[in-house]
Formats: sequence, structure tokens, C-alpha cells
Amino acid sequence: MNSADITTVKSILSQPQKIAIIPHRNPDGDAMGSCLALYGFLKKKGHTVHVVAPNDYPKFLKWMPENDAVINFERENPKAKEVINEASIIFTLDFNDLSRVGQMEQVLKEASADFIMIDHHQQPSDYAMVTYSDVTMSSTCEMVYNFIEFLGETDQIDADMATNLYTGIMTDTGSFKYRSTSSKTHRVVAELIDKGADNMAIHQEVFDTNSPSRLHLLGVALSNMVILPEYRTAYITLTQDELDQYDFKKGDTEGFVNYGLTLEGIIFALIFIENREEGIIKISLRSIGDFSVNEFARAHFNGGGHTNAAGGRSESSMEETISRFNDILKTYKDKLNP
Ligand SMILES: [Mn+2]
Repeated sequence: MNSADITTVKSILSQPQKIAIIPHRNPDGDAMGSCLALYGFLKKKGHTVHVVAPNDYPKFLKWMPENDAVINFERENPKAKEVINEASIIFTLDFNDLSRVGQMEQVLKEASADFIMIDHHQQPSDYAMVTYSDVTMSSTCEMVYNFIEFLGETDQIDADMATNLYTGIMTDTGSFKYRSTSSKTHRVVAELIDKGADNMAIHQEVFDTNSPSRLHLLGVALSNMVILPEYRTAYITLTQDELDQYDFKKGDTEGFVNYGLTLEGIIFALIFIENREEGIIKISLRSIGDFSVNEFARAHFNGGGHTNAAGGRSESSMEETISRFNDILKTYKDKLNP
């Protein structure tokens, strides 16, 4: 954030504001962690603050401090709309295009509030009065820490805020192992532990919550995995019938896509998950090194994200989607074998 933006934000926050904080649709640990930490911070500063999530999120995030304050746009629609319409300031966290909030998009577009974006995804749209965008950052949570630091108020970070920020940094960095994890990330995380984030307990809350059916679903996913050594690619498919058979709940397939990358020589991994209700195949893409899944998802599957982690979708059947994917892959042989 440049110094003009910092001055602007300081001046806005020096008056009591009505603030709405919005994560992206299907919020993950970084989206919820950043929203809930910023919520705690702004509440302390005397503002009227609400977090409005476009839809529900997984159970393994519902233990997070301040979770009870979250308004679900799908379940509590009139209240959510009222909060957004009455807001003087809207923070959008961990996304950079209003299409990322699904059904909420129109309501946000019609809102009279000024927007402040804090986000680390590529190619931000131009909708905010203040855009704090940095694609080199590990996570939006690290940026929220920086944001509070820019305001000179890290002493306001309490144990609950530290816990929320730690959770988002941990989940978005694959537990501090992705390339975007910098020495500064580790310094921030160290500060958060000093401020009361219980790193071991947080890890257990997020990762040690398997149900027997989820582990069985992982077994199905792994046996469905197709490995294409000539393209250094591995992909997994899961149909709606398979999800139903193993009592699928939101979040159950989290992390499945990464197994492909643990194979020696594989640098491109995908998972295709059927969602019969939405009539789509949801796609998660991961890579190691310079192969950009952001560009791949943008070019072919109506999505995007980061160089090494992106999402996309297909409106065709699973069979058609996989067949199209295999055709597209042929044109990437050189890029995958540099
Ligand atoms: Mn993120």
C-alpha cells in the first residue's frame, strides 16, 4: 500500500464507520481468517462491523474465533443485504473481482459504500477506492497483518486476531511450504505466536478432523487418479455419485488435488469434481515451478488464481470435460517439458 493510500485509510478509520467485510464465495481459511481478524481489529477501533460471507464454508473453519458473527448471504439474505446497503465502507478480502462473490455481485455493485480491496490474486479489477494488491504475498492474512502494521497498530492484535491470521497463512501456504512463503511470512507468523496463536492447536483444528467417509472418499479419488508422465501431469475425477456414496460434505475434497504433485516428476495436478446441482464440473489446478495454472485456467476453464494454484469450471459433462482437457493438454507438451 502506498503512503497516499495509508493516509486515506487512516483518515477514513478516524471516524466511526459502518463497515461490511466480504470474503469470496466458498471461503477458505485465508478468506475467513483475514475477514475475522480484520473484524476484530475494526470493532476494537469503535466501528460497526459485519462479516458477510456469500455462502457457507467448511466445518473445519467453524471453530475460528468470532465465527458466530458471520452473516451468511444465502441463509440470512435480508440481513446481509441490509448490512451491505447501509455500509459506508466495504472491505473485499482475498479476491479481486466482484464476480467472485456469486449471487452477491449485484448487491455489491449497487452499494453506495467505498471499497477497500486487500488481496494477493493476479490481475485485480478496478472497483476499489483503495486497492492493496500484492501477488507476491503468501496470503491475504499476511497482508491484513501488514495493513495493521501500516496503520501502526500491531499492538492491537490480540490472541483471537492472531489465531485467525495464523490460520489463513497456514492454509494458504500449505503449512509454510509454498514458494510465496517468505522470511517475512515467518516473521509475521512468529509475531502471531507471540500474540497468542496456538500453532499446534490450530493445526489440529484444521487438519485432524477426518471422518471415516472422507478418508474413504480420498481412497476413491486416489484410485481414480490418471497419471500422464509424458505431460508430467496427474488428474483425479470425482463424480456426484461417488461423492454421494461417501456422504460428501463441503470441504471434504480439500487438499485432494495436491496428491498428484507428490509423484516424482509430476508438475501439474488437477481434480475434476462434478456438482450436479450447479450443473458444472469444478476444477482445481496446482503446479510446481513456472508452469502457470492461472493462465491455463483462464484460457480454457473460465477461472484463474495464482501461478501455482488456481480454480476453474466446465459446463460440459465429466466425460466431455476430460476429453477436452486431454486435447488441450496435447498443446502444452513443450511448456510442461521445458
Ligand atoms: Mn488467499
